[in-house]
Amino acid sequence: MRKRNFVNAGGPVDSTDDFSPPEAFLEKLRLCRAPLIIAHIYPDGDALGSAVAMHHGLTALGATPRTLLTHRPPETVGFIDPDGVAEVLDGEPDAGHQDAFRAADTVIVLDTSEKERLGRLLPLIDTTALEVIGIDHHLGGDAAFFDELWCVPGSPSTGNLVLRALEALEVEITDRIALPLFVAVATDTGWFRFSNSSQEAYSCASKLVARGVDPEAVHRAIFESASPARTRLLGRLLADLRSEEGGKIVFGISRMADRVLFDVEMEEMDGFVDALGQVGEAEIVFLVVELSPGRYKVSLRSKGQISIHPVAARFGGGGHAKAAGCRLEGSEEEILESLVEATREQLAASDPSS
Ligand SMILES: [Mn+2]
Repeated sequence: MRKRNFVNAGGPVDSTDDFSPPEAFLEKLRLCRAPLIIAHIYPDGDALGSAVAMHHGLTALGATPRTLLTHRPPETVGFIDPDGVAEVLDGEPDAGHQDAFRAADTVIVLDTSEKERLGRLLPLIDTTALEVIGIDHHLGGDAAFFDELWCVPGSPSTGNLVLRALEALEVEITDRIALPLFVAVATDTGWFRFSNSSQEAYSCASKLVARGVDPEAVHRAIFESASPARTRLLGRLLADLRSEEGGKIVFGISRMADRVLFDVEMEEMDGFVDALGQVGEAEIVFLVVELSPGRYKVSLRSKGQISIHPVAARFGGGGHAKAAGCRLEGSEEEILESLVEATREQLAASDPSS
């Protein structure tokens, strides 16, 4: 029987001191006048929220930022950018985007420190003479790529780090900043329930609620606003759920044909992988999404003590100990087989009785 621990062994997992922004980093933020703010490909709530909050925060300090995303963020979090400060690149960067780089004095990368996660913007950033700084909380990034990188892998999200930076810069946390930051922390912690929901997450949330954020309204907007079509597609995924190792490994596959049949966009599938984790015995959960014929996006989650980061890393991906992802090419059968084998090995490696 699986033992459940309701108290973190060893007491609080984070000390507030670990989250103080480095002075050298703050200095760069203080000095920039025309920052170009970017985040990772397929931005999530944390990427968008961090970027929008940073945009408003630096504007309050007198800078003229520009925020550029490689892809459209999930529709469910679009409400955190009512002014539309985040511009979305539609296809390859054009002359306008090259001008944006020429006009900027600093590039600020949020919620990733991996070059590959910059997508179509990488060639522009790779060749720029501008200072590149970043705030992140992922494992194993390309630190050498940055002039100044503030990466805290133990941080629940990038959003709470942005809050800490803005506080240190004495920026007033208005509702245009508080709401996106709350969404950043809330989404990256699975609404304050994943293992990264540390004291830092709750303390950040507490400050933002004090600034007027209404958690019930935010929860409804993100998690209770699905279309009937998306809910049916999720039903299809759950109905075809598969399991291995007595239910310890649970996984599902979502095919292009299903999205077409149910008329659902990729962006609407946020949270599908977590729904698979409802199975009680599940320790490792993964979702395979067919992007195009032979190309798949894999999201991995761990519900227990097992780190699934090595599994993602083995296939060229990355992320965190409890939430990671990778991309694979091949036939559906091959991909599922190699993922089941890799997760099975990871399960065995972390089982002390084997
Ligand atoms: Mn994040």
